[in-house]
Amino acid sequence: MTETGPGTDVEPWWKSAVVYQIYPRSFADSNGDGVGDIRGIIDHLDHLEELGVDVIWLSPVFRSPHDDNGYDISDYQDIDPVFGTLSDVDELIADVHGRGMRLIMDLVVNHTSDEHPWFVASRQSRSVPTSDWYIWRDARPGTVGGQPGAEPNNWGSFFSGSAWEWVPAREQYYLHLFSKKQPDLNWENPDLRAAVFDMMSWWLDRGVDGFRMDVINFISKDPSLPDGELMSTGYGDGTPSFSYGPRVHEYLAEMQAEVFAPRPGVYLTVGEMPAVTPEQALAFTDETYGQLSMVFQFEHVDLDSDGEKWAPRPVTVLDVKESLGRWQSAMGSRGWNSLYWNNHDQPRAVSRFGDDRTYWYESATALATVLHLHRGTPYVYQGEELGMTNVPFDTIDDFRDIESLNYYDAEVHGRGRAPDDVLASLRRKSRDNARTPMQWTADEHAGFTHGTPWMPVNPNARHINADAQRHDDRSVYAHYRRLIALRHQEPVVVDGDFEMILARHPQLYAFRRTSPESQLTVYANLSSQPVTVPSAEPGATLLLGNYHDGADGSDLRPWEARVLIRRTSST
Ligand code: TEU
Repeated sequence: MTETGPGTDVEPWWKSAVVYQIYPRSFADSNGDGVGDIRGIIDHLDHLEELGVDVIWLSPVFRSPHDDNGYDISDYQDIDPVFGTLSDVDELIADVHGRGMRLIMDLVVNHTSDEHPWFVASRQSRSVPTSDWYIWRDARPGTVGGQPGAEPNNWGSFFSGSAWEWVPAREQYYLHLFSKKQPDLNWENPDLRAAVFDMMSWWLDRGVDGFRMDVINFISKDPSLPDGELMSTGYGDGTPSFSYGPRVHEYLAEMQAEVFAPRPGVYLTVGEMPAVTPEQALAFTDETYGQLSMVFQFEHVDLDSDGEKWAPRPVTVLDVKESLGRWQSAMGSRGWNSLYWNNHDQPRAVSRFGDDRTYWYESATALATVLHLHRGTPYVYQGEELGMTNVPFDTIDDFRDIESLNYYDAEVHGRGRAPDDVLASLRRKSRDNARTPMQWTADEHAGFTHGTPWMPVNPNARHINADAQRHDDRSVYAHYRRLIALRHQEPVVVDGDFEMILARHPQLYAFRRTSPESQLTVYANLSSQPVTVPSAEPGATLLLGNYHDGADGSDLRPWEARVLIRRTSST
């Protein structure tokens, strides 16, 4: 019998894969209600097949009140009507498989919606079967429950305010690390774990090829739930008590044993892990004893924050190289990295790390070249392959995201900060930068919907869109296609060792990938000033570049990237 999962003799296909993330709400609307849906995805599979991606990661499409756009699930085994039906998903899976691609679902099991029947019962009484499936605590001794300061500890929620909500019926608080409509599940309870594992198996039986696991490192909390260090918001930072909790490896090992191990086949499991360190990530992904294929770490996307998400910090090329380079060494040949610049929670990379005006094409393609040729599995977030940018948000009414709206409210109304100041923070870091509709055409609403889109389209859709790029050999899209093809054609992209070169150079991002057959050298000028490459590469030929005049020589123009190959054997 074939065995499954990391740590066995079956080749992990996800090492040579490129994953494309779909945020269904904003991808394609087939029925004109202004919200993207599953049929819209089915209608656009050609786009993904042509791009050459191997796997689709579908952000949540389950039943949900949409307090956090589907990351608040009220039924894990049904599809929200706004997105379609279970049979639409079956059709999507079949169509994706028919095209030789795979599909992974989003597993959001650190919390449910407060409208999930488990919680609806749990909040009513202490004597129902799911009473202990959430994290309930009494008020602080000597205080009156429900009054300010009576919360069991000082933790703030990631979405502003306290992480605790008082429920009079139980005379207790429940913990919610995110919105108060997202109560945290109590993984200490074995019945809850069994229910989650059953649900996962049900989806695998339906044909999905793995899971992206939402904040999966948060599932184990230090049961004493101690106060955290005070943050600028006035709340405590609970992260040290749950970012690498005492039982997290045990829970994931149990999941591996219960869900994946009994099946023939290899699955992609990627754990989203805010605050994870390289050493911890290696422990999760080590090929002999790790429990997951790979994790999403946050270090490089937090470089432009000064401790707290909204506090700005300038980021340099050296910072990015130092961070990503350290992750490459830490995973080495035993662990495995995920590689991403973008997702539905992050501002657009070309605006953030590139130059979305003068060198828009050059910087979008240079950043892609660097990322895709690191060792690990690259992720492309919808629209990234078109160079979609941040959004010129005008007023708070342009925003939809609960994190952004709550932050604005807390800062402006709670702390009296100037609205323009808070808007400036939101324009820079809001998740809504990534959530405007996918730009398919230059038509009204970018071809996303024939109704009114749930969120306004970026005005630059008139010139940045799939229609304009798909048949243009010099487009961002064409460059992504070539990068993805390179991974499938050149084994060194998948297997090669990684070595940073010119590590102290302030503009150049340069590295080598080496395997017995060949050596790849990547030079990227991550700046708007020309730069001279100090070392020659004898015997190497240009495999890919983002300028189209076949230039050689040692000068790299603004945001120019070159990939050179030297074959070391006759194969
Ligand atoms: O995100 C987890 C997370 O910690 C952050 O990336 C979060 O988006 C926020 O910006 C912190 O400041 C995951 C999902 O990706 C996100 O969309 C959900 O809102 C969140 O979990 C809760 O499910």
